[in-house]
Amino acid sequence: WKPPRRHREAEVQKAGQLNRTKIAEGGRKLRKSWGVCWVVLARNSLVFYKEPKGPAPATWCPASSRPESSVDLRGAALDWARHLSSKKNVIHLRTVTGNEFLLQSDHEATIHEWARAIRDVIHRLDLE
Ligand code: I3S
Repeated sequence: WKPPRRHREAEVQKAGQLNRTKIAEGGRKLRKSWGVCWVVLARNSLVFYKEPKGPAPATWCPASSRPESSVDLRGAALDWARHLSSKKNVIHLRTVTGNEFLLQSDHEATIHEWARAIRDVIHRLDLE
C-alpha cells in the first residue's frame, strides 16, 4: 500500500487495520461501539478511515477516501487497557482534549507494534 501524498508529506510511521471504539468525547463517557477501522499514524496525529462498505477491501486503500477523523497526539497518553475491555490486546489512547479511544488487534505482535509506534510519536512531540 502506498500512502496518499498528504500522508507521505505527513511522514507516515505506520498504517493498517485495527478494531476501534471511542469511549469518551471531551471527557464525557460514550457508549462503546467497536468497529473495524483503517488507521494511519502520521507525524503528529493518528488518522482514522472508515472501512469501505461491501467487498473489495483487497484493492481499497485510504488514498481513495476522506479521513473520518483524526487525533492530535501532542500531550496524549497511551496505556494498556487492562480494565477497560474484556478483549485481548487493547490499548487506550487519551488526548489532551479528553477524547479517548480503544484500539485492538487479534494479533498480539500487531498491537505491540502500534503501541510502540504511537508512544514514539507522543514522546517525540513531548520533546519538541
Ligand atoms: O465496557 P462494556 O460496557 O462492558 O463494553 C461492552 C459493551 O459496550 C457492549 O455493547 P452493548 O452494551 O451495547 O451490548 C459491546 O458489544 C462490548 O464489545 C463491550 O465490551 P468489550 O469488553 O468488548 O470492550
